[in-house]
Amino acid sequence: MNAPLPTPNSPADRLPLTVLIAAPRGFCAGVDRAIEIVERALQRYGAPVYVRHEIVHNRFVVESLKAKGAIFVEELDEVPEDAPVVFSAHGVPKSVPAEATRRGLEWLDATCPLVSKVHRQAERQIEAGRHIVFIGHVGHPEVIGTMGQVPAGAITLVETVDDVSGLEFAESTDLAFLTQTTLSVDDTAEVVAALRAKYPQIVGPKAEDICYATSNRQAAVKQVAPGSDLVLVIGAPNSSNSLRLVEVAERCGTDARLIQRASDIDPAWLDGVGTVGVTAGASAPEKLVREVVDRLSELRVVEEHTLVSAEEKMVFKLPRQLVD
Ligand code: 0CJ
Ligand code: F3S
Repeated sequence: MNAPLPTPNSPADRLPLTVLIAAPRGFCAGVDRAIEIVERALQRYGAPVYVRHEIVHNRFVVESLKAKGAIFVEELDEVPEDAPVVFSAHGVPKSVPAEATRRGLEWLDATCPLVSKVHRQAERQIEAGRHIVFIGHVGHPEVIGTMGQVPAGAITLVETVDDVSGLEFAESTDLAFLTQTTLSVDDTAEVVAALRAKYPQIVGPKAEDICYATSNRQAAVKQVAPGSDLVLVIGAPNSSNSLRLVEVAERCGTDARLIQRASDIDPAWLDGVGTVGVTAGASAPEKLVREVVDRLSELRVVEEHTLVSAEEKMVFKLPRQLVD
């Protein structure tokens, strides 16, 4: 007599699955600081505290702050006269704090200090008489914020090597380049190389302005992806740094999927898969990583390993108004 066939989800189906967890992953120092600014503002001023734009691009972070009394809006004109307002980690054009001050609003700036550093560089380059070529993604709030540090027409946005080919500055133009903080390290190196080849006089930062957290998370994915059959990146579809992690994994030749949380995992994705890499963008809470590993453990017998490619110890100071 034939042995009975295993029923779906019986122990015989629960083949071992190796889960490689990337480190560093998840919250960076700028995200920790931005969330703490909203939390401290709620304690100091009481609810509601308004936040202009998602404080970071993650709906779980946004929902948990909403539950504590934060109100999220896209523009300053949605903020009533007597309420405090926090600007998101991505930064804002100069016109935003100027307008908040003009209206007499109590405002707090949660712009990541590494984004603010790029803002100051933009001002300096304009003062030095240079036109800025800014490498970034069209429409992203950080790009709008950085471009809004200098007069319109003083900065030109490029996204790709092709965009560089299309630039028509005269050979002698004084130029500087700056970059968004959450770009692909590899793509940006190519765009910078194209700029330097076309305009040898262009000045720029020693390393591009891509932040430590973005580069570390990309390097960590490069450690995990080659040995994985699938990489799961936890992050939001509007999170630039999270999207870049998916691309990095794919360029290692590994299938990769952006998921917001464990329930997004389709069990069919695991068919024929022996090793899954897991990472999280800089705006994704660690509890979502746990949730994902727990879900994988329901589907298969999981053996979990963390691959550490760097240690992070960065901490940023809070704005003066919030320090007792
Ligand atoms: O732009 C930043 C200062 C990064 C903030 C943290 O990440 P996230 O996902 O909110 O923002 P990006 O879309 O810029 O990655
Ligand atoms: Fe800042 Fe980089 Fe995080 S710019 S908010 S440290 S992703």
